Amino acid sequence: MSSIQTLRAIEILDSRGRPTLEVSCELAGGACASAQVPSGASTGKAEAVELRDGDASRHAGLGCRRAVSSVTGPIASALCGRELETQAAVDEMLIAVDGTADKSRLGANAILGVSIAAARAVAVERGVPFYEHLSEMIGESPRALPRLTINLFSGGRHAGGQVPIQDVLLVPASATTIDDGLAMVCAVYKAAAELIHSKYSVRLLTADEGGLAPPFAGVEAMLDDTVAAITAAGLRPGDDMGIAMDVAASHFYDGSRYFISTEPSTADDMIGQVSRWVRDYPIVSVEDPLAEDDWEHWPMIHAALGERALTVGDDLLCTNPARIRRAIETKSCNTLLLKVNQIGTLSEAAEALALARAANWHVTISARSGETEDCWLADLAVGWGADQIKVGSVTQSERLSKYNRLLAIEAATRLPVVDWPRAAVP
Ligand code: 2PG
Ligand code: MG
Repeated sequence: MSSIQTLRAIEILDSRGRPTLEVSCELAGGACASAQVPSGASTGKAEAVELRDGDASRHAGLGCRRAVSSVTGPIASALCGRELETQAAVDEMLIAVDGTADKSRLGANAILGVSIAAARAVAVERGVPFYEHLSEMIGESPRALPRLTINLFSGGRHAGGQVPIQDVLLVPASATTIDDGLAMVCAVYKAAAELIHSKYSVRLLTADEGGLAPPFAGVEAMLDDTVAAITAAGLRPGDDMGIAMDVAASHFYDGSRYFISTEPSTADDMIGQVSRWVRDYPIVSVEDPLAEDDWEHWPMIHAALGERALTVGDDLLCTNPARIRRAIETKSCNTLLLKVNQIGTLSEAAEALALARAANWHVTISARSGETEDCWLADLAVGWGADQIKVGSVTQSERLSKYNRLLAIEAATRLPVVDWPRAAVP
């Protein structure tokens, strides 16, 4: 790659109306690209830290002007004009300039924006699609498109907590193309919207990621309505359309008890409860069924779910290689939820991916609840061979930009959607 000539950044707004960044990178050879940075609401404690202004008089302290200054100040000084041959060299330099373990000095949001904008600029310079460049970065070539996992119903931190768990998602299991998968999910979403409207007599409020969020009586009601909507759309629950859940249990855990129903639950109660859901509904994947610090019980819930459903670590892992190593050693889960902004650079996320792959885990590449109209996540999921992609619902443009990019990649490459289920994982 030719050296980075100019780095620019501006503060923009994400899908929740909160500030984030757009970073532009121009290479000495003239190639130029930009990247917009996502942001979470149900963040894990081990996530790399976003830099926010803390000025209560502006955007409730969430402004990103300091992060913009990180890009145009110390990061630009360190990177511009220097010979950096690879993405790894760019990212190592970013990590070194920041100098903290959690990227809190310059901000993980600033660092991620530069990491992705630089990678994109190199793809532009090389004249290859971004997914192809990302694939070569990890020594592979794109072979398949990810299986869709799409939000239908939401609760927890994404919907004001009317039900404790965060998301129920649809997995179009029988779809062999992105195109068909999206059509199937849209049919179920429409059926669900009609069902909700007649059943709960409420206006169709949607959550951060576009999931429907009526006042469910509890988790079972959420799951029953999911099955009903799948059936109402003329599809077979399980065979055509599986269900995935993001329990996001860290967010109703007080250090020893889970507040998922009227009475507090123990970890053993949670394991029993989640196992019953998986037994009673066509659930193929359960994310964060326990809290991020409850390492003691994760191996038990993973063993309880066995091969019936994927055990997915999001807050547990935080795309952090050290935590992934620990989860592999303790057999705590078998699927990495990969969010690049949890760790802060593409290279570190690639290390997380390599660890998960070496353990024969599944990998879901995920967006955040605070998203932008940028679509790089779709390229990442294809380039890095994700088994699943999780972007949110089918209604908001910050979500649709990723689905529409997947459709464009599908049309251009004719790649198949990854087999489902792929070979069993330990
Ligand atoms: C999650 C994500 C995406 P957030 O928990 O998996 O749904 O949410 O970006 O709020 O962490
Ligand atoms: Mg999650």
